[in-house]
Amino acid sequence: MAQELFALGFRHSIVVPMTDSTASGGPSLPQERRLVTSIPGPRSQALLERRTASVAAGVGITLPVFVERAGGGVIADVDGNSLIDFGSGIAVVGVGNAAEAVVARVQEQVARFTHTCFMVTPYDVYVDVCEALGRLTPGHHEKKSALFNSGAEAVENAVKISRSHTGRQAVVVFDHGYHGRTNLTMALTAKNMPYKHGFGPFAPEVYRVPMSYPFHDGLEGAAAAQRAIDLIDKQVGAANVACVVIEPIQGEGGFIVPAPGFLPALADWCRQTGAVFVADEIQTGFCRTGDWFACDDENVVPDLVTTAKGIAGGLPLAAVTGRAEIMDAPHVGGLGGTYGGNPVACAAALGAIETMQTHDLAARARSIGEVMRSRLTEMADRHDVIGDVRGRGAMMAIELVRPGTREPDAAVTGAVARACHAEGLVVLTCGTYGNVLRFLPPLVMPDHLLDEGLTILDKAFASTS
Ligand code: PLZ
Repeated sequence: MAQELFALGFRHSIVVPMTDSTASGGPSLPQERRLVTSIPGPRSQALLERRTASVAAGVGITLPVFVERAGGGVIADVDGNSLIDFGSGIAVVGVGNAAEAVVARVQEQVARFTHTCFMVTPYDVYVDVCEALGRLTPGHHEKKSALFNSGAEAVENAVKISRSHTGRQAVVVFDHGYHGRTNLTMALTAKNMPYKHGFGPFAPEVYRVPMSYPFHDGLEGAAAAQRAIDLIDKQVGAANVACVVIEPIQGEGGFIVPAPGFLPALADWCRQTGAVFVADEIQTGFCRTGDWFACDDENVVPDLVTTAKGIAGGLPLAAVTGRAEIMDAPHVGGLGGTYGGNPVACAAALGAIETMQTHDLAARARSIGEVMRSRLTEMADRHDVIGDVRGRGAMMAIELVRPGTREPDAAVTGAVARACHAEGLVVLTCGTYGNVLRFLPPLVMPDHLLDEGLTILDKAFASTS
């Protein structure tokens, strides 16, 4: 372990054993649900009024409780309520909010220097993060990385790198895919509302093919891959494809887990045709699915991997990591940005990775997944609106349908989510049809909160039916 930590660029040993307080993200934030007002409470409502007056309406809010503190598996609001967090800020704080090692490293770094711009005068923590990414991402080939600020920026750069490497232009993406809100990534994203509506024109040379969606298409992975490949061959032409960009488990699109064999077949096709296989692991990465990366499940080795979210325990950082010869294709100076790989965000990433390693959060994600799957499956037996239970590790979801059909029921999905919120459980919805409830607890969530959160969910079904 000492060697591993040294490899992460540790200046001082700041590793502490996991105790109840470190597991819960801080000694003074009790790991309990506590409701002292209605949700949202009066202080949150007052802040919401100010927010409505001064923040652009286009920035939506899922649950308008204003946060005072957050740690481990809870979010404490300005009214003194404490909510159970099944969202992790959209799959970001896997290590828990304000994780001890993240806080310690950020504090140290912020006092040393906050920014020089890596492209002007470089610094060690950027290199430390790239080394860690090279070790942790799938495959044992020589790898290089470049760091950015957001997931969308990482995906854009993966496309730039793929085009530069192949000399081709076409980008293949999938139904229900989500890759961001910038112009190119809006084009890659499938869903119109709310992400794209009225924001076009979008970037050209983007082609969308069907995803493997077992609940709806009933296809084996190989057959679903062949369906996609046939379309690429006929409508795009293999020789034109710069890259295939895919989320190994789709996030915003509905936590869609492709049938086994789908991803390996696509990766094989890319290998045969010279297209770059890009795994967008921005939502699935960093132990969320019970492995370091979701591709590990079927031993798929992507050419490039995009990461963000869970990488840095809440600070904005993103990366493209991949085969050295592909990563080195763009000319010197062709990649970058003022803040990409900001030193404070890099320090946070080192703290987050340290936390995942020392506390084996991949194993913790698997055990959270087992609890969630068995409770959700049991709920599905009793609540006939639950059409499908799916996911992997601590990335689980239920798809809600009109009983006895596969027709989406977004109305009941929204009602269940609101009932959970009112009881102090933060849950998120997703899905092309808005009919998927997704569960992304911090991986450090204590068992009793996980259990209580699932019980609230169960009761929410009873209260809405
Ligand atoms: N790729 C797979 O999940 C971000 C979006 C929230 P950014 N998903 C959350 C919202 O409504 O904006 C995401 C993702 C995958 C790319 C992204 C984009 O990452 O850091 O939000 O740019």
